[in-house]
Amino acid sequence: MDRDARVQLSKTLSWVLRHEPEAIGLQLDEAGWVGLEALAEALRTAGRVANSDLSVIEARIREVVDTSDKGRFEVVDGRIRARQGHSVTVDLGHPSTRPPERLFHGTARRFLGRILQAGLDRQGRHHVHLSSDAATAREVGRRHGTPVVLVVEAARLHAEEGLAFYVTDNGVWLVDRVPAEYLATHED
Ligand code: HQG
Repeated sequence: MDRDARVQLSKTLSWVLRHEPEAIGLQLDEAGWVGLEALAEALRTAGRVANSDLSVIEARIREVVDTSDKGRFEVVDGRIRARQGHSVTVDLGHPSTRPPERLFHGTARRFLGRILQAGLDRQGRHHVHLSSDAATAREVGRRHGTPVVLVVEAARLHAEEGLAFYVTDNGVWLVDRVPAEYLATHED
């Protein structure tokens, strides 16, 4: 596949595996998994992929999984799931982990005033997403506009408020919310 086709299929997979599986008649299990073959068939029936053999569609899905810059999806034993970013209820089964001293969150400058007042909340997703380095956070923020990076005092938040932190296999940190008093803007 060329890059555009991969990006397009990756977006379709994100939509189905994170947000609207039922839109193409799929049901995820409680941990977010669905069979690769069932997914390929549902995408084909819904006209979301070119009409090819299921084995061809499956191979394309695997290509997207293998080339995803952020490791968005994982395939195990013929099943696939999104690693994070869901709005549908799933229990990803990550053990909660003690966070490092500081984590980072990238956002757009236009959200900054509100975030420094109200803290970070989950918006449409399951969790607030945090990064372990400022450069990654800046790239996340750039998706929304002129990026700005916030430092999260994660260890103190964990100790004082007892909030659970989770880290996904691809290094994204997840937490329910970050109150404003644990946030500061990051100076390069
Ligand atoms: C902002 C991508 C106003 C928040 C990335 C963010 C990430 C507030 C936006 C993953 C707010 C939500 C997640 C408040 C939070 N007031 N704005 N109180 N609290 N916000 O896309 O963290 O490509 O849902 O700062 O790499 O940007 O999907 O979250 O700007 O890991 O694989 O509300 O998405 O990965 O935006 O990104 P998002 P995010 P994928």
